[in-house]
Amino acid sequence: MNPSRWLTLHGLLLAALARPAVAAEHPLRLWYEKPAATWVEALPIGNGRLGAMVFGDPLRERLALNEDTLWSGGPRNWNNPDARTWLPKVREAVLAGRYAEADALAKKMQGPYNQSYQPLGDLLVDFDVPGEVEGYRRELDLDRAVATTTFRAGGATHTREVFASFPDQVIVLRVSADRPGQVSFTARLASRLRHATAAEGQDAIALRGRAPSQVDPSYLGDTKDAARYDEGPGAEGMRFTAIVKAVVRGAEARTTPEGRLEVRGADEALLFVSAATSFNGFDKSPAREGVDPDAGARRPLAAAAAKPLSALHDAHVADHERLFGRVRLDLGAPATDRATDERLRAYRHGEDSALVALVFQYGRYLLVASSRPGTQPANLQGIWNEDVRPPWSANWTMNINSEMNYWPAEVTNLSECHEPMLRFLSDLARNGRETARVNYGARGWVAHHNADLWRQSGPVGNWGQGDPKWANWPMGAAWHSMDLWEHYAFTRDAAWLRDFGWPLVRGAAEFALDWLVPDGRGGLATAPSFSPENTFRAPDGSESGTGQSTTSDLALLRELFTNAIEASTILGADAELRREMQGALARLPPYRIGRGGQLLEWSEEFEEPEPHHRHLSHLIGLHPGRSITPAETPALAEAVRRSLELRGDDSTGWSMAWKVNLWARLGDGDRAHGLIGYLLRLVETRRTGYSGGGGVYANLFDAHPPFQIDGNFGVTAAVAEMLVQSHRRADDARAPVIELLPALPSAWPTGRVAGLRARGAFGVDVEWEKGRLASATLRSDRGGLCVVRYGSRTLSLPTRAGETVRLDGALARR
Ligand code: FUC
Repeated sequence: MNPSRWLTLHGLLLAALARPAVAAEHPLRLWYEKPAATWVEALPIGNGRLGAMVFGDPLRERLALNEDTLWSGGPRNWNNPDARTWLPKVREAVLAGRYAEADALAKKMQGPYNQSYQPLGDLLVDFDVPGEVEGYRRELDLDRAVATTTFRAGGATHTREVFASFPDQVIVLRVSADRPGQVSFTARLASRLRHATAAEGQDAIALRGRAPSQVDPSYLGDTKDAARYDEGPGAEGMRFTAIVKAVVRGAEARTTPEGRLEVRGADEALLFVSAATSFNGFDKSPAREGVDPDAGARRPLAAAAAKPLSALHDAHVADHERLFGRVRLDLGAPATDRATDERLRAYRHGEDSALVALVFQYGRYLLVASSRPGTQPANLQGIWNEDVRPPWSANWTMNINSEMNYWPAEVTNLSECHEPMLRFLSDLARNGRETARVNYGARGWVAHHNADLWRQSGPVGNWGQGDPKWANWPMGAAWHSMDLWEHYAFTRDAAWLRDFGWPLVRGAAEFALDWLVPDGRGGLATAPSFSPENTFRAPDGSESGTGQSTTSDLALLRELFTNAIEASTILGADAELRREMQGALARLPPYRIGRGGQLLEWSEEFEEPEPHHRHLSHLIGLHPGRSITPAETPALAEAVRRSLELRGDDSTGWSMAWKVNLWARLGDGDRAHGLIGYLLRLVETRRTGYSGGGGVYANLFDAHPPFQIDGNFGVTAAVAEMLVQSHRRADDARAPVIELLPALPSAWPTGRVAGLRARGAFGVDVEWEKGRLASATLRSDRGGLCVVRYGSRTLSLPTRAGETVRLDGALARR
């Protein structure tokens, strides 16, 4: 045994604790005085691919494990050739105002439901701990991405640390005590999927399993055989393997044939957890064309177990820090030593602004832990899920949720973490091109409401059973094209735009051009058209979600064409298509304002059956889009404000997170801040609520309810949006305007943020005092004009690549 392996973590921990003043005052930790009683109290760790929820019970540790490619089903044909024959009939009904009829006919254009993200299983460790447990504490240190449980029992202090290493592709659980011989436990693996367990020699155990070939979405309720396994030789379904290997000091590990691992009287034990599936790409059967999950699980394990713990730990922390450590935020609240759940209960009027900073950084932590180059993009639950039928299949829901997941990626300096989503879009476009052709006879590529591991691009709904207001929405490619454009806008990587981003945006634009039809009045229309999940009352009294030229559609197409025109101009590419888009843009019906001063959601001012609906799709032009801004289109911005008032504040988690972003774009920091208060409500139900009651769980996971990670990512983006914005163009359109403190709430009079990013490839640090800008630092990655704005002052200055510009509170150079 290499003694340097046992250079205990404690020394390393102390070194890591030496942090700048901001962190010392407001340590970025979630901590609790009790073990997690439920999954939403447990603490998440992850390396983008492998995830675990750590419960921290002194007597029985549970690591609820996930692997991001473990899904039900496999590739299949979801395209619906009949859709093409129904489309003209639906269009005719829509354009004639026969909405109920159109709604019924639209169902005939649907395909199958998508598949579900699956839980891998649990590592369960039953400990022999003598005597009473005292001085219990568990925590998640966001700076190091390590979850730690400590307590005293039997005269010893026991410590358990867990981290998920990206460089070494394993989860490491270290069990130790400060007196020799105190480490005794039995570990085993369990799963809710079909599986078998076995010993792997003296010091390791394995679980091998198979996922169902079909899982019905949770929202269908009780269905017969909701999770179905294929039977017989060559049965379909993802294979997977998890292996846990022990390295023990001061005793020997032993295993039983059925897969228990026992350690008695050791000084210290390391458990290395590795897992892999047979996933071999979105277009390959995981059964017939899969890779060997055993080989995948063994590969990183042998290498990791041969390294000293200090090396594993250091490589993990350095790798995490490299991303997570880029942004520092101090909102200037007094330090508190209260447990995190206590802080949530106490958060009323925003005195604990350090809790907001913690939630902001938690969103960044979760993105780093769930979305790394080469992994799957963060799904509705990131990578963390314990259910065989998780809410909404834990899929990628593209009518807001999957987009929101990536709102913080660029602006909070985690551009690399955007990669899984960008690559997902290129997969999706391959399937979506076929769907565009088969279902609609259109060019380019289309994506609808839901996608899964298999990159389902067709509408869901089980061939006619879904409600068109969600199932038939065909704007997934249009909306997600913003990811592609924004990645370029923040990085200014023109080679990437040419080779990767532009072909995808172009395909989305081609589909959009073919989807538009003449409206009979010289303009263009979308028909059928949806305002995701919402409905209107048609003049004949019927309630429908199928309409024409919804504001949401028009906003998405306006953003898409604007970005695509800009991209093609920068690249000097596809002049013909550019002209087509310019022509279409000019013929899109304008935004319209209703009798109540609100931005109209529908093509006419229909009665709205659900005025407080959670979706805010008609407001996309203000955020995440840029076609509405208070400076350039004040009347429309005012109409958005009115719409927000009419929608009300209380809603689901993601909806409120979106509202914070919208109020930030309206420059109303106090409204934005007030909504953050709603988002910090401690939620104790996991039942699905659609019309209010969102907040967070004790572990700060966003509560729709139930848990949905988009709200975490949405609020992180929103806090950044309150401090720095850069979506607006300078008057001469040559550069983005970097607006400092555009929506600073009165509750944060003093603070600083370092390491945010602005469009144009700038790094931005800002400090403020007594509610006013004190200083700012801009780092120009690629040179070019830098336009900075604070209040009514604007400074324009040319920059060189690599130049740092320091400004005082009056925007004068220091
Ligand atoms: C959409 C939303 C729901 C939920 C689901 C995942 O259907 O309307 O609120 O977020 O996605």
